[in-house]
Amino acid sequence: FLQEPKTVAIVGCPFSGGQPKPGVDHGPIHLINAGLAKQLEALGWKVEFGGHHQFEEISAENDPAIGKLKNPRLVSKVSKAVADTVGGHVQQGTLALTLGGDHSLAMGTISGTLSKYPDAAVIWVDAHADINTSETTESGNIHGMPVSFLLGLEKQEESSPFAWVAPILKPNKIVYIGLRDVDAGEKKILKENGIKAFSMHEVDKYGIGKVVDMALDHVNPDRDLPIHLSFDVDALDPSVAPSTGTPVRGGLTFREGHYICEAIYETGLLVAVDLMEPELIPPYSSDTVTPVRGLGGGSAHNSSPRPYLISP
Ligand code: NNH
Ligand code: MN
Ligand code: MN
Ligand code: MN
Repeated sequence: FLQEPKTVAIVGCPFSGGQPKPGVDHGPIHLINAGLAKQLEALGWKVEFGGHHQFEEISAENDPAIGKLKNPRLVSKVSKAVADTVGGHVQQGTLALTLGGDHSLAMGTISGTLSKYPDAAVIWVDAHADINTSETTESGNIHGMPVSFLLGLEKQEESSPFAWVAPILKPNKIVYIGLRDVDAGEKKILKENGIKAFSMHEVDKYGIGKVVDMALDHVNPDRDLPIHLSFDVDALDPSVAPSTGTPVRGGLTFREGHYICEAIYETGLLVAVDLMEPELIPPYSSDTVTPVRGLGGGSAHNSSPRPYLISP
């Protein structure tokens, strides 16, 4: 599905409005400053990166909670813009690599992929299922909910900020790897909808090679559908990726995380990748990363404007 010469478009999304902690809005900046684009070029990719998405203030008064949902208009607006950007890259046959930012952005990235390929397979690598609805969410944080929006698990009124999200993801077209912290309401949703998940228990039991094969067999039995990989770094063990908002013990090893990406790339079907919820990248953060100001987050978070995406 990708055009030659193989080209990757980096979509930097320093956004944290889908959850309360500052930090993830610095993740993409640190990844770029640490040399990601050059590393991809060294792997033989043509890299498109025109800077991170631009942000603009939206005041908290203008974005009160809707039911339990926090920052709903902000999250919706950012995700919509990301959907258009990612959709454009996928349309062109360019690998869309979105750097989060919190995982609410996947509502946008996956919507973008599905706009071109409605039957694309989604592989969601995460400690969490991110499938809460506005009913089941205990936190009200939308980064714990994008999958339910994509599946259309709840009816969006026309007035809902999320009315733009086409509920076209089918429960048999998403598969999870790495789960180990799933809310009670989410377990019920997974069960009721027959959604396949390979938790850390299955990774231990079968090994990562078999798990990836089984995951692909489930969502992509004939190996002919485009694949969207949504990788939350909290899927990795905290000893590998400590810098994320919600680390959970007992996660993927460094090699297991890489193996998943390698094996999925080897299918030749990958069209989009999300790398979500990284914060700093120790031990490089203080020495080799140039601090960037003015994009919210960090210690200056309270005084910085809450960012939202205004243009691709
Ligand atoms: N399930 C919790 C919630 O709905 C936590 C989700 N946190 C994540 N997901 N980091 O990847 O808020
Ligand atoms: Mn997540
Ligand atoms: Mn997670
Ligand atoms: Mn997460």
